[in-house]
Amino acid sequence: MTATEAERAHVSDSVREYDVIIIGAGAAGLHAIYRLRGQGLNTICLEAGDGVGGTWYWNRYPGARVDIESVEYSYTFSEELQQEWEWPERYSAQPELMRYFNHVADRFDLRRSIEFNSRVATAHFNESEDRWDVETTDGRRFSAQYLVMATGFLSAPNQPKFPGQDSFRGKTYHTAYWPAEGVDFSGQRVGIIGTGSSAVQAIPIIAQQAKHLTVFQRTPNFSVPLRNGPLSKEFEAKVKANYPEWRRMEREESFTGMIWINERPEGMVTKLTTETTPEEREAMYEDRWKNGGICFYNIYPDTFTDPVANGYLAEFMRNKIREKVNDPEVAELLCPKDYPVLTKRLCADTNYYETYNRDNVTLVDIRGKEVGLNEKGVAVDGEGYELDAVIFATGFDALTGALTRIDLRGIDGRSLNDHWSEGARTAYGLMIAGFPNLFLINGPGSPTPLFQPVLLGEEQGNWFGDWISYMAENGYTRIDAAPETEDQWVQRCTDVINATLFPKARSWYMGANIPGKPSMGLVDFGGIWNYRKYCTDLLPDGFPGFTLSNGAQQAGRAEMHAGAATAA
Ligand code: NA7
Repeated sequence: MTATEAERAHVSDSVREYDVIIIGAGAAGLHAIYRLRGQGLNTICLEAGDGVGGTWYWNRYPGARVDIESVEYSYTFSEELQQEWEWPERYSAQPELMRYFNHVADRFDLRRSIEFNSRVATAHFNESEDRWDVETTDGRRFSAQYLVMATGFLSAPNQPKFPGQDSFRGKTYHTAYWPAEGVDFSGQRVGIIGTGSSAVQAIPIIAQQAKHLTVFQRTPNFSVPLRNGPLSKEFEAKVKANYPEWRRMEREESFTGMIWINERPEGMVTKLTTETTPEEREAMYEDRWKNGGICFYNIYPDTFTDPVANGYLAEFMRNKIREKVNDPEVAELLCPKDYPVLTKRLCADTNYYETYNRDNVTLVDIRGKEVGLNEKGVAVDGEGYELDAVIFATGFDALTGALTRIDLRGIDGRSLNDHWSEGARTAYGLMIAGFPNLFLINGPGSPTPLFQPVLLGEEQGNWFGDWISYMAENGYTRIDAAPETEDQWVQRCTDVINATLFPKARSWYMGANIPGKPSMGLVDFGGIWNYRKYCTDLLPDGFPGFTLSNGAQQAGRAEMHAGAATAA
């Protein structure tokens, strides 16, 4: 036995027991610790990194910045925290977000419940105990009645293997695994593959530093100006004076969890494009363009369903690109033309399009072409680009990747990968049938990618806290979603998304950015108010469509409580 195996065996002798294991110490996991430990549950959080912050811990690439207003992309659970925290900018950069999450971890004494450097390898449901057995990659073992997956929806990087990649003599980087010490590209010929949000943020900054930057674009994205800047004291004071009401509006009256447009709170737009004059809708588009950021998601609702309505906005945005980019050929290459606007995640940038006016930046269209690496750089259909460094800004196996990369096994040892072989299936985005006592935060089938995730993560954490209390008070040890509840929820999400233009884009919302991944709507697009009602009603209605049981009855698998799903 090697030393490592001996150490592993020694560590593996003991299993540490908890009420709850939370996986992930990002925004959602930190709140889950606060909430679940706060109600007296013996809680541990296992985090792969050596610090808190999740997505923001890993994504340290140049220009990494949240594109939701920081007064909104922040916790609501503590009014004191909301009032006291001062955001220096409208949209926080990665280091500022890290300062915030570290502050929260310290202020609420969360670190003592987190075990860092703990990547979970396996999680198996122990049917005789109604508990989850969890093991980390280095062999530490844990057990808990409940397993909360706060694993993030953009946390499993997509790393396509390009032909010849290993022969490249220069350096390679992935935006989601950026070196903590940063990278100095001065004097270098740099290539970047991918033009999603990460690249759109990184490109203008790297272009200022590198000798030459070559951007390899497969699909152009729509991007709007972020218009970041210092957060004005007046705006901050106005928000803080009205936080409770405006947070209520975010939760209940907005489609996205975001309400700020040009420093005024705005409820959801309900008017249709077809009810507007050209002047009126241009004014609306310009208003949002002036605000900056991704507030375009609060727009005439038929923009998401009617190709003609969508086309007006798409053409507005293409014209903005044409205004910004000097070379008409480059401008046309940057204009998305074969999918509806908003159906791939809108990007928000600072000088992205303007960067293509620089002499040291080249855009290379790689769509439909053979892309590979060789020892000198990147080759596109045999044409070589000599480079010192290549950056992969190729995104994530979104929503499901962080879950399927763990060996998760439920009832009868069934693996999650088997269960999801034809696509991700959940009940309300909260549970997976046959995986009892496992709770998802910001999971597939929830509104998350189109709803402000810190806010929804808090709500879901709170629901699970209430459920666990209910279970304990009523002597239940197991909760599971009935298969038909899952069927109905999947059908509902599918029906809703199929009534929109989303399936027309190869996006991560549809699981279509990963080769071989089943393409389907991974998002509940049916309105946050409906979603919240379904989820908040579950407990008072006695968990229709779920099975609650306790260990004694479980031997005969009798069901103490089952009902028909009502969601769909
Ligand atoms: P995205 O938005 O998924 O972007 C990934 C980019 O990488 C996109 O342009 C892809 O082109 C491109 N890509 C991926 N695989 C390949 C291969 N094999 N060859 C060439 N190009 C490829 O990820 P980001 O990290 O930028 O942003 C993720 C989210 O973070 C974003 O949506 C915001 O919510 C924040 P494609 O479009 O697939 O043709």
